[in-house]
Amino acid sequence: MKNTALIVVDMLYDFIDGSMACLEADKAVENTLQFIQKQHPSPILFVRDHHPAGHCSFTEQGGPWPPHCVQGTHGADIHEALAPYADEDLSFFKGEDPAREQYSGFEGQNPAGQSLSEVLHLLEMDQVIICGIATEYCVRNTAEDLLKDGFHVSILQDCIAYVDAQGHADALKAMKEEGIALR
Ligand code: VGL
Ligand code: ZN
Repeated sequence: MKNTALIVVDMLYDFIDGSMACLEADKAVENTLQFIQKQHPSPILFVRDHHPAGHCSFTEQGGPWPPHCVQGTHGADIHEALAPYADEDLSFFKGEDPAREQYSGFEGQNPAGQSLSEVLHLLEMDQVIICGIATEYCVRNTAEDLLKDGFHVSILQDCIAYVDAQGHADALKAMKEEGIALR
């Protein structure tokens, strides 16, 4: 897996067993852990939804989602099975602006202020493998932005969780048609 990075998207407690618990999330976490232990991908980058309280995407503010992944709460933490693989410099936080929804990991920044694309290019990666939550939102948006940025993109089908089964199936079909590999 030369020049191939693994990108783990939003495997955070609120999407696993919290306010936005997604379908197949436990299985996705378990399979991701197995993939990491068997394949030893390097580097591993983490995308993290990281909202301030009162974010515009929350229902009380007129948005579509219950409050989730609020900064400093357990719901915003990476699942404990995967947390040991997360490096601060390779963690990209998104959704921090109270007034903007950000589904794509592309819009996130690491603590040094670098973007996902910047770091992938610095590390001379040309391929990315993506897993995480949710297929229809953050996984899809991140995968499409990486494809547009010139990376070969594949998705681990057993390592993704979703809000809605039909939405998940439709998103996979659309991504495949766009040239994203399903593996
Ligand atoms: C996401 C809904 C709200 C995602 C984030 O990461 O897929 N979905 N916030
Ligand atoms: Zn969010």
